[in-house]
Amino acid sequence: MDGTSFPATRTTCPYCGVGCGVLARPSGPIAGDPAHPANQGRLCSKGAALGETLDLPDRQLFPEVDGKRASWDAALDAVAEGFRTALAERGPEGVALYVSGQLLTEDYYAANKFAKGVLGTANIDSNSRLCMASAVAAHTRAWGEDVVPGCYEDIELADLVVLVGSNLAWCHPVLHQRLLAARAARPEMQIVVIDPRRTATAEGAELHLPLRPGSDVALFAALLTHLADQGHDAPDAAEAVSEARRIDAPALTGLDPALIARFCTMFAATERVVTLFSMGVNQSVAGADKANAIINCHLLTGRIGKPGAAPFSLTGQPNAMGGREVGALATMLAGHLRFSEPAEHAAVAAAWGAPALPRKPGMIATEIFAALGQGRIGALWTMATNPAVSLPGSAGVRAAMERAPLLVASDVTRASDSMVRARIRLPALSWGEKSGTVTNSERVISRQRGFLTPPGEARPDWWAIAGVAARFGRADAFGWTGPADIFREHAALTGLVPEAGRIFDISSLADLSDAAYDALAPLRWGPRRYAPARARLVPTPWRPPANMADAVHPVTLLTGRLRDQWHTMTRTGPVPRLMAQHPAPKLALHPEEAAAIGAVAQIEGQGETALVGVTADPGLPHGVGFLPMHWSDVYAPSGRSNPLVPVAVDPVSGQPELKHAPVRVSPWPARWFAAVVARVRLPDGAAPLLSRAPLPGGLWRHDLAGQSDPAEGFAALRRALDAPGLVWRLLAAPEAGLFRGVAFDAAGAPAAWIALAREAPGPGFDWLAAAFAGGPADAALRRALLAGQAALGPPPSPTICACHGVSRAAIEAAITAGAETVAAVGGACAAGTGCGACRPEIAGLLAAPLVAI
Ligand SMILES: Nc1nc2c(c(=O)[nH]1)N[C@H]1C(S)=C(S)[C@@H](COP(=O)(O)OP(=O)(O)OC[C@H]3O[C@@H](n4cnc5c(=O)[nH]c(N)nc54)[C@H](O)[C@@H]3O)O[C@H]1N2
Ligand SMILES: Nc1nc2c(c(=O)[nH]1)N[C@H]1C(S)=C(S)[C@@H](COP(=O)(O)OP(=O)(O)OC[C@H]3O[C@@H](n4cnc5c(=O)[nH]c(N)nc54)[C@H](O)[C@@H]3O)O[C@H]1N2
Ligand code: SF4
Ligand SMILES: [Mo]
Repeated sequence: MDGTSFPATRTTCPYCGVGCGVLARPSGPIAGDPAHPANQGRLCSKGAALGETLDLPDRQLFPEVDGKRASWDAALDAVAEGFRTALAERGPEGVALYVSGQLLTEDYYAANKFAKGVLGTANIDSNSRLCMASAVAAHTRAWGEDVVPGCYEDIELADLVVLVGSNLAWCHPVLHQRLLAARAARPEMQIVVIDPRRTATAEGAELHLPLRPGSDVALFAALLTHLADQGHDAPDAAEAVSEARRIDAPALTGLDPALIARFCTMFAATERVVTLFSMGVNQSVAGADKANAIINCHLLTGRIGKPGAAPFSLTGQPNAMGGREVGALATMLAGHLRFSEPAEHAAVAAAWGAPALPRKPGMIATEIFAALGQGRIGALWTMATNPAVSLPGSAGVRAAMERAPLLVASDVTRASDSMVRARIRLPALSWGEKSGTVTNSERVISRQRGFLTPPGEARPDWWAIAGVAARFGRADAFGWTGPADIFREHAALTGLVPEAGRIFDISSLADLSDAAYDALAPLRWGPRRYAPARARLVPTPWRPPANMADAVHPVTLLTGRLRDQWHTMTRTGPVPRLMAQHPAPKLALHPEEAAAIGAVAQIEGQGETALVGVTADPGLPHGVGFLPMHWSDVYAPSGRSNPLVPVAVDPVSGQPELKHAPVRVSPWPARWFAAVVARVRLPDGAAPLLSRAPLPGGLWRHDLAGQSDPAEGFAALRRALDAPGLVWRLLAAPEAGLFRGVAFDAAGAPAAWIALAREAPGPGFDWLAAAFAGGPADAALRRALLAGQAALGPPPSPTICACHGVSRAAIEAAITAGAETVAAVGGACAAGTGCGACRPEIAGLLAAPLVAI
């Protein structure tokens, strides 16, 4: 039966905070939901590939205790026992939960209630601490509550859109598409990008300000000063303005004063301005100040809460906002209710029947793992996050996880660097199976609905939490029969102490019936546009970044995201189509520096070393590198970013400075490079530089490099791939450092292929994947495999459009054939007609002079 004959389920994309509506079928195509307000039918490459992630390899299918399969009963007994022991020995300070913006609101609520209401600890923090904490702090400082004042439509209505530390084209692609469509309809609309790198987002902008990493407060101080000089004024503005006047923006940002002046003039001249900000702002020791410096400029000019005018914090994860709503952070109590207000504390304690409800904030993410390393935490439960990869100072995090008396981890996959370190592993529901709600960047609550039968013994996170709470004697307070029960309870809680006048109050949903919850259409809380009645400008004095380059570590290493990968790659890594654009981690450097370093770079920082390939990026200034945050031990053991990133947090928000790290970059002279395609994954020790990427048909491609003698390197690879029954055909020119080997199985089908040489090979892996897929090889194919002719011939043409799998060569062919615009290229070869994230790259190809051939 073809999948389209199933009725489609209306649900929400599990990736970014845009929160696109999706129409899903168990085995059929995934489509954008035309009725959803966030995307109106659009999807990006990750959303469009969701259908390929429904059957993830390496699912955690049943609970495990100490490496052995256990029943749910036994596993939950062990969790309860471990937490009881830790509480008895160390008190509520000695236990913790570390959760995630990838939980549904209902799971998030359950985790918060369990930690604060049952364990009596405020040590529950979320990976949102790494992501949204600075924006939360800034909103709260400016208008007393964490409310994003705008909506997506404002981006389309603005005449000027300023993007600060946001690579919208890659990280919020559907919003980027909406932005570019609006500008196409109203060409007078202008886009400014503020980012040390010239990103894909900057390609389409009228103005790019490549400021020094960490210097945003200085740039917005110049803007505030300019606006004040233009006569803009507001109550409470004096102190912030005089603080801003003390800051020397050109010196601190390194920007040409004329460029700063141009930006200030554009901003001052435009009533309808939306300033979108993201991780280049939040992930800084001055993150809250950066956000308030932006907000100050909007408050001074009154450009907030009006059509086309707002400071707008973009959320990263699908439910970053939901976590803020339930208050599952160490610095919040529950809902938007506060530790500091006795009436609010008493109301929550009464609602939960929790006399021991903590009265003050607990440990934040980095503190939890520091305490774990120091032996001060006896039991930690992590849920929907991979801290061994994503926290800064990850070498220390790993050591702490390994010495934890009890580490419980809930995830959908077994194959994460964190899951392998857990003593108790619990199988959670994945997207398509779980059911509940999420809230996106513009405060719209949408349903995620299950449409697949969960595999094995996977269960909802809330169910596992409720099971442990029951073992603490609190079955009464956790007796939910489904997510609708939890949602109603959460909604009711937001209506407590109404005299506090909070914007976030969804208590009218507290009596939603099960049927109404099931049918819930996307719904926004609070007003569409919020113009705070009582807002204040927060003075933001200059503070330099903590992670500064110095003589020993002279390069500033930026970290961030790639278009087709999601975080630690547990869900996007297994999809060959999403791996095609960047199959291995690469350090991007200014072209002159890349040429000086060569093919492989050794990066040192924090006493740790990474080894990665090098790529030239003319969009980077001298002395600044960019390394993606995505790779883990699963895909590239030597290519992880976060061992290099020091732990330094914003004193206001507690958010770590993840965006830049001081490092030393040196050439790593490889004596050989190898490409390996095989049915198996090469083990970690196969070579000092190793990355793995899936190819279609269950194959693995590997990129490797070594400093040993090439013959020894080749022999080691052969040994690693050898298996009983394989027959090897070998070809070698040792004096030229060239080795090739193909292994055939008993049926004569290729099983492994090695090409090792002194230069980095550029093999055509598509050709190889097809050769492996064809079963027993005939004589001609055997010869071709061994000769590697087609494989080592012309370098492969990179995929530019991931949605339609269009290569650069195909786009160039369309341009040569006469396509003169991005739209014409799309008409000729479909490139750029999916999510549109590759349109800036297509525009770049159109602008490039054609080389005569
Ligand atoms: N493809 C993809 N999309 C995603 C995700 C993903 O993993 N993959 N994750 C989601 C999540 S959780 C998040 S939080 C968002 C993140 O979305 P973004 O914040 O847009 O993405 P990043 O690449 O982390 O960082 C954005 C930019 O900040 C710049 N930057 C670094 N330092 C500074 C600085 O000091 N000042 C300024 N102005 N800029 C600086 C970097 O060069 C980078 O281009 O993306 C979401 N969407
Ligand atoms: N250097 C550097 N480091 C960074 C960043 C950066 O820009 N630079 N960005 C930071 C940011 S903004 C973020 S958000 C973090 C993200 O970092 P992480 O949260 O560690 O990254 P993920 O890979 O998304 O991990 C989520 C895990 O949850 C699992 N999962 C998904 N859904 C569920 C569910 O419903 N239940 C359960 N139990 N498990 C589930 C997935 O399989 C996956 O293994 O990384 C941060 N780290
Ligand atoms: S922009 Fe892409 S990743 Fe983000 S919610 Fe929409 S489809 Fe998903
Ligand atoms: Mo994030």
